[in-house]
This record gives sequence, C-alpha cells and structure tokens, in this order.
Amino acid sequence: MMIKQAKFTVSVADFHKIPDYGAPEIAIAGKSNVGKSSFINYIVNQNKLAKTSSEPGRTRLVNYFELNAGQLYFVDLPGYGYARVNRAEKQKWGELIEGYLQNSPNLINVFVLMDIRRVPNDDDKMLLNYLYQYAIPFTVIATKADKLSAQQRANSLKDIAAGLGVGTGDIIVTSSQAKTGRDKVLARMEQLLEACKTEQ
Ligand SMILES: Nc1nc2c(ncn2[C@@H]2O[C@H](COP(=O)(O)OP(=O)(O)O)[C@@H](O)[C@H]2O)c(=O)[nH]1
Ligand SMILES: [Mg+2]
Repeated sequence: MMIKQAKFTVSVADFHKIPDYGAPEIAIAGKSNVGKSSFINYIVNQNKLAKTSSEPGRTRLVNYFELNAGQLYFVDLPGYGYARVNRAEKQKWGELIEGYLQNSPNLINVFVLMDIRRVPNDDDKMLLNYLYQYAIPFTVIATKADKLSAQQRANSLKDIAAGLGVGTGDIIVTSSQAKTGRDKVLARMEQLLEACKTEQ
C-alpha cells in the first residue's frame, strides 16, 4: 500500500475514552524505547509525527494517527517494562494497554516491536500470552537492525523467534535510522487490510 497522508488525531489516557473511527486499526506495542515512535514516523514518512525520545518511559498515552484520510489508523500504545516507575504506575499502564486491546472495536493486528539486540523478557512474553489468550492477531517487527551486523542479526532473530514462539521468517526486520524494511511493513499492512475487507 501507499501512505499518502498521515496526521495525529487524539491521545487518550483512559481506555473508556478510546474513539471509534469505524476504520481498521493497527496497534504498535513494545517496550519503552524500542523505537515505536520512530517506526511510525519512518513508515508514514514524516519526521516529527510521533514524538521520539532518548529518555525511555515518556509516553503514557494511547496516541491515534490517521492514515490516508481515514483508511486506517496507527495506534501508538504506551511502552511497557520501564523499570524506573512505581508499581501503581505500572499497573495503570497495564490497564490502559489491556483496556485498549480488549475494547477497541476496530483493532485488526498488533505490531509487536522488539529491539533486535534484546532477547524477549517477561514483559514481552506477557504481552504475547495476552494476545494469544484473547486471539488478537499480531506481527513481530524487529527494530534497530542497523545496530548489528548481518551475522549478528541472523543469530538474534533466532533467539527472538524462539523466545516468542514464532518463526524467524515471520519477523519483519526494520531500521528507522537506516531506513530499511519499510516495503515489507507496507506489504504486510496491505495484506491485513485486504483480509479484513474479505471478512466483511
Ligand atoms: N540506531 C537506531 N536507533 C533508533 C532506531 N529507532 C529508534 N531509535 C532510537 O531509540 C530511541 C527511542 O526511540 P523512540 O521511537 O522514541 O522509542 P519508543 O519509546 O518505543 O517510542 C531514540 O533515541 C531513537 O533515536 C533505529 O532504527 N536505529
Ligand atoms: Mg514513543
């Protein structure tokens, strides 16, 4: 697919207030600092659409981005697993993420972003278990591929695939910095949109 237009629409801090645009949504999930905002900016080809930060743990909101005048939405979920927050705050984030995943009427797929240098930890596995439990389809996307050599990437992909219980071939490898992997992501998005059209 082609992305001709993208704009921020709304941020919500409470899942009871999630909007219903009546168009398919792809949620972007992953640890704090994994590169979610950079990924969105890269894919929509707009430098400053989603706020990026070198300081982890800043996004505590669900942010909606409209693509192609309402053809679909990217939903940037708050990053999980940030160590330096207290338990009450962690619980609030969990409720917001799970509240969105359980209640969004338009969610078609969750893009689960994984830093290519990190093996999945308990937080990642908890998200995957949750997606399996509620039968929410997902796509694993490795970020920051520019940080590793080709050989290191191949090894890391095996570890990530094994840790999450998916095939290495199912993982889309990207780098927002080196600008690689966009075509594969767009092809996946097109496939997802086609599939939800034929279901209707
Ligand atoms: N080398 C490299 N750095 C990246 C890439 N994507 C994001 N980053 C950096 O990782 C940090 C966190 O990025 P951000 O998009 O804000 O992550 P988020 O917290 O998941 O939204 C920032 O310092 C980015 O510049 C990438 O593909 N390659
Ligand atoms: Mg972010």
